[in-house]
Amino acid sequence: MRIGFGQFSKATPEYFRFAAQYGATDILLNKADIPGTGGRWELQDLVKLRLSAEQYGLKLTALENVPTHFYDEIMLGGDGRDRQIENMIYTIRNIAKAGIPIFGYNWMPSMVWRTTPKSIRCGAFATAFDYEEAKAMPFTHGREYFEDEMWQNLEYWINIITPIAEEEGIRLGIHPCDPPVEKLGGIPQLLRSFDSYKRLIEIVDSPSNAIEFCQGTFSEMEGDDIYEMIRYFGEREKILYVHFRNVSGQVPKFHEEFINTGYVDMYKAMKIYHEVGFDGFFIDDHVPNTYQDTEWGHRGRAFANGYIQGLLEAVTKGC
Ligand SMILES: [Mn+2]
Repeated sequence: MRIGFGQFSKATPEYFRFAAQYGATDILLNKADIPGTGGRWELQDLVKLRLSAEQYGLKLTALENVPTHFYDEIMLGGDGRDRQIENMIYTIRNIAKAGIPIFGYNWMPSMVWRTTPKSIRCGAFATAFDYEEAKAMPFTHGREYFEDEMWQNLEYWINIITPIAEEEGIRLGIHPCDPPVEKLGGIPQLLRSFDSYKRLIEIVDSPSNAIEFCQGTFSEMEGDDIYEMIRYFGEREKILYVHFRNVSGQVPKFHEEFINTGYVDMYKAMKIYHEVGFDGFFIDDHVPNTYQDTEWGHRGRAFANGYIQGLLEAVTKGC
């Protein structure tokens, strides 16, 4: 198990130096800031990204998310679906050829939703969500969409892309829909439960059909047991990497927390990753906004990441 930093989009020396100095081995870029002309990414730009991380002794292990307009019609079954699939195949082949072994994405045409932020310890701010407040949102994509059609769209895509990913030797994983509620803005939050993930991994049985395990979002899932889900998907080697963050509770209403003040026992969680033989990396994902921190959250991330390093040491030394 290893330590990563991520959730920035620009491959700058400042981020890489920060990550390397604070003890990371792995890097994840989110929606990498490279040209995306024609709705796809080019090999040379991806190779440059990898090399820029390697200059600091870091491994660019994963890219997370492409711009949503690269594949929104794949998710929604729009007229441009097949053209977008061709472009996504091109991009995923390029990510693999560039020597980046994991591509994580999501199945949310509108991205992550939150409502009014919450003041937590001594005025630190955390994102929060209240389903009652969010239900008032208008349709985001012109009409109401339904579970069945969204599952068909997902299955169509997984069946096409998985053999290509296998051929290229790249692993793909999907981040849960955050927040994991039934529907937002007229769009089903398809991947929102333990059961929905069991269904996803059964579409095609392949190491290339896997999970970007946002432990934070899995912890938000109503009525599901986070420890059981870590064990279940960990034992099946479906966890590509982990967003290791904590929350106050589950939907319909929750807020994000400091890594050690949420409802999840992070030591217990870490022990399970270790027990099932997980061999990927952890990042902090999101952190509360604290006094005079930067927009990306250097202070908050240094705290959370140091905490993760402590837990890793504890479980691997058998404390
Ligand atoms: Mn996440």
